Amino acid sequence: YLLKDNATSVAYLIPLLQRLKANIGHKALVVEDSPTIRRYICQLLKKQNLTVIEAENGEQALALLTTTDNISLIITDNDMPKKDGISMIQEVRHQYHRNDIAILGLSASNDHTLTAQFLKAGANDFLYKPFNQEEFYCRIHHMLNIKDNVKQLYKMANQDTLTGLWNRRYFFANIPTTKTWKNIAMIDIDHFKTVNDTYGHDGGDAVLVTISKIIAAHFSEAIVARFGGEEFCIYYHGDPDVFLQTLELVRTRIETLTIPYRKAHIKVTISIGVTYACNSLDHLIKQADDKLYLAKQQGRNCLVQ
Ligand code: GH3
Ligand code: MG
Ligand code: MG
Ligand code: MG
Ligand code: MG
Repeated sequence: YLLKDNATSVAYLIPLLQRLKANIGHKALVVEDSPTIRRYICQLLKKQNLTVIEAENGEQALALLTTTDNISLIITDNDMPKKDGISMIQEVRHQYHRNDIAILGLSASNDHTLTAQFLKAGANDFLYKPFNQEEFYCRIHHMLNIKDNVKQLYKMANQDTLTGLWNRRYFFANIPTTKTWKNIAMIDIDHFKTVNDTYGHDGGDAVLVTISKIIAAHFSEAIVARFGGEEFCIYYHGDPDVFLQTLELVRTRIETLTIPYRKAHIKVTISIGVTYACNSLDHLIKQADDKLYLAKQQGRNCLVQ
């Protein structure tokens, strides 16, 4: 197909191959009441390495969405019994953002306002039937590329590259600012400078990765962020006693741990400052930071609340 198509330039070929590879494992939902057209669209999508599921109308599509994970793409007709494409899209958009599920609308109608109607309802793109096969592919690639790029940018903007933890930006953007009780902990690795001086920066990085994994594993229901160098902040919206117990558990786990690095076994400890109050986030972080400072003064490897 690639070689037969004289519209395919070399500049298009490489991104196309990347796209075909990226499509593996992605699911497309085809919503179309005409069995012939549905079969044709499914065939086109399968050629693009997409896994395809089918619905005969908007109602069936919405039901499938609730029971199927990882749908990346919806291709939908408009005129269908039970629920039309535009109404279906409006409902999908209550739950899924255009960067989570990309939607391409299709219609054989000669109503020229349909493009705008589909786009306003939340479709990422629209095509009139019958469509040119190459145009169909180009538009799908374009939608999926944008979706993937946004996902990657989101990751880059919100996650710490070394540890995979959330970053400061994500932390402040995702914690309720309303007056509600909050558990905040500030964690700092003790004498981390010595780790770097003894084992080199790579050794320090290995420690940061391991410590981050341990903290994250114990706080799956909290927001764990790397605030700076070897400093972590945790927001937990639950029982303060559970929070304290879990922090103590993390502290003792790290205390008894040896981190293998090249031929060495690195040992570190952490100090923790904790606060629980109904206050502004900035104030709570300042409080936790002050407690952390006390923990350092009290000899490190301890928790101060
Ligand atoms: P304290 O017990 O008082 O916290 O002592 P410390 O040595 O841990 O404190 P300090 O803040 O002086 O040192 C933190 C060090 O962390 C200094 C900096 O070079 C190092 N650091 C910051 N970011 C990174 C990183 O991404 N990787 C590595 N390997 N080191 C880092
Ligand atoms: Mg139809
Ligand atoms: Mg310090
Ligand atoms: Mg430190
Ligand atoms: Mg520090």
